[in-house]
Amino acid sequence: MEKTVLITGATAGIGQACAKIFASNKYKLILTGRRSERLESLKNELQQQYQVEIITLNFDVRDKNQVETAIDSLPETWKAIDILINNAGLAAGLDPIQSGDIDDWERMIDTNLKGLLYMSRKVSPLMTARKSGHIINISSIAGKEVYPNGNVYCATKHAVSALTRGMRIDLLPYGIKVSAICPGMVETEFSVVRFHGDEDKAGKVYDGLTPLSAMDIAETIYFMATRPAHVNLDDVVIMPTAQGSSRDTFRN
Ligand code: NDP
Ligand code: 8X3
Repeated sequence: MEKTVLITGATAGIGQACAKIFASNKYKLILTGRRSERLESLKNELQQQYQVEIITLNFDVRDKNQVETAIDSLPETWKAIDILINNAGLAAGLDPIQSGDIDDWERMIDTNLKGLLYMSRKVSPLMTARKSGHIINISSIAGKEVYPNGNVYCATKHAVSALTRGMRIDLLPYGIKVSAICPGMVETEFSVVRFHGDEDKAGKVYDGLTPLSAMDIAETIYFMATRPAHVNLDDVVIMPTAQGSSRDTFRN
């Protein structure tokens, strides 16, 4: 039987690449994000290319009522979600703690942490009822290490890593897999968002090295999602060859 994957933040970057790889492998897709035009054009592109069934849900993961309404709106057969990819997230700003922008902090906490919780709270009962499912959380190398001015972003990703372990234990009796993937630098819209639209500043993050691509991460997530039933990849760290830690890079 075809499997169903729900991907948050499918309008760009890693989420969009996940949509492509799961579509190419004939999964049924539930694609979510705030930018509805992008969701619709991705849906049309993937349906044409791969003849797969796709539902788009246009909502903000920070709003728990929107999360609940969106998942409740799914037809009953689509509620049998096999894989939840908690991907929607962002960094906003790169400032020391004493001058950080509190609005940036709230955006990161509300999206990366509370959004992931709202999604997991709503989808995990659908999985426990079926005693089946896999939740894959997108953490970061920032969930393992802290770096200068990364303070709140790193805190949200440390929380994602802690929650992944907690969810794994809670869902153990139901045979539900829970995994985290922790990437280093991936060139997506991430840095443009972090620097509030400053494309020059964003481009400099990747100067002189080859970062990971969104598809590198999607391929790894697909591998994690397709291991045999008795195998769970709990925690996967993936870095560009030119990045040895959050703070160590080799640039030409
Ligand atoms: P992008 O900015 O390219 O994509 C982010 C996605 O998240 C978009 O689809 C966006 O959709 C969605 N999103 C953001 N805020 C919300 C929201 N409030 N509600 C719903 N959707 C939202 O970044 P990446 O693909 O790089 O990031 C994906 C994940 O990977 C994030 O969790 C990030 O922290 C993590 N990560 C990224 C790394 C990198 O170097 N790029 C490295 C390690 C981890 P829309 O705006 O349409 O709502
Ligand atoms: C994104 C990677 O190194 O900017 O999570 O934290 S990093």
